[in-house]
Amino acid sequence: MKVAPQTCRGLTSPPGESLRFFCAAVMALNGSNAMDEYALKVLLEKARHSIRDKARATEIRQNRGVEPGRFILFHAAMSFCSQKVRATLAQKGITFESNEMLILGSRDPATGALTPAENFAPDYVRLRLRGGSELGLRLVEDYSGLSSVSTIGLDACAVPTLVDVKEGKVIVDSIRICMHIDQAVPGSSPLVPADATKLLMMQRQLHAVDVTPHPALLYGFHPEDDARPELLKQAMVPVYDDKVEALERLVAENRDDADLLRAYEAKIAKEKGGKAVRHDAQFQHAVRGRARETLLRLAQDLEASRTAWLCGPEITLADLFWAVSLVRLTYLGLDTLWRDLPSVRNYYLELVRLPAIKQEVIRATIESMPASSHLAM
Ligand SMILES: N[C@@H](CCC(=O)N[C@@H](CS)C(=O)NCC(=O)O)C(=O)O
Repeated sequence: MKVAPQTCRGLTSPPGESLRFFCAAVMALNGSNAMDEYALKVLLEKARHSIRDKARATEIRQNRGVEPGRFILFHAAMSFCSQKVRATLAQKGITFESNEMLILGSRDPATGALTPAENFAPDYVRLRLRGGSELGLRLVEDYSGLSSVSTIGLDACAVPTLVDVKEGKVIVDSIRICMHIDQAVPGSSPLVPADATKLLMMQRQLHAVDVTPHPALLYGFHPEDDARPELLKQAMVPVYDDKVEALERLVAENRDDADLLRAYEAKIAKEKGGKAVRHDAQFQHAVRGRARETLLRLAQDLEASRTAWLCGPEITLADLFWAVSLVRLTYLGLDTLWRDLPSVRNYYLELVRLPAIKQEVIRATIESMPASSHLAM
């Protein structure tokens, strides 16, 4: 395993000198692998401390599952990309360490003081940057309403992030994470088809979900037809200003760390872009149109498929990802987008029966987001 340059750079910040000296000594004695392993442990331990409430950190979930001790997940209950990963882990019965983050800032009602989202914390962002740089991903600055890493680049201040302790890897991007989990634990209910044609079909579906403009649908105010829960709408009013305020404070506090600065500045640009279009009627119509087109293609694919699931007789990641996407749309009151598409309606009814979807997507949404009259257990 190669030592990533930012691993060494990270060591110039706390714990600083003694750790640098220790790593240099380990490197001299054992070669770079030991240093990398140790540096990853340090990064991880510090990232865990980004979570303010210790009850949400290092919780072992599915503890009767396979591969205990191997996977560490940083995620959020309400995050639809985290839901894809948790549904995959649940479907495969894999034990993991959960580090659950609050991805929205909050204000003290008395003083108005802002507590930033935990996913902005420097040590968590450092961990995520390491995952991004291993893949050579560029940072996203432009707001598109999407969160697809392969299309727009990496948001270094987002969830989910997975650490595979056995392979010493930090993995970002829910598609890459879920593909990695499936190949790392092939024995338990494979979710990626071995057959090349089916694999291509599945990848096309993962991409379709990935480029559905979910962030824009969650944060944006549709001019005529905004069926989102009232409390959610209210929560979305200050959200961009709060993010930018928190990030600007982090920029001021971390001027000596060039990697962090780049990550925060890119994120500020992206969030300002989101604020600029959240009430833009043309943008909101385009986003809705794009979601509808994706669903029309899904309907065609479901009608063409003669098998129990979308890409064959066995369930695949495509089905789990679609489940997350359709549950989120339902929560937002956007099941109207497929009300006239019986194949999608029936598919949704099958998907919401899966225990992994019930637990990690529906229940997690209901418990972590403002109540929605559109979604029930
Ligand atoms: N497609 C990306 C999505 C990353 C992303 O945008 N995550 C959202 C939650 S689904 C997030 O962390 N939002 C909080 C924020 O951007 O401040 C992935 O799978 O990693």
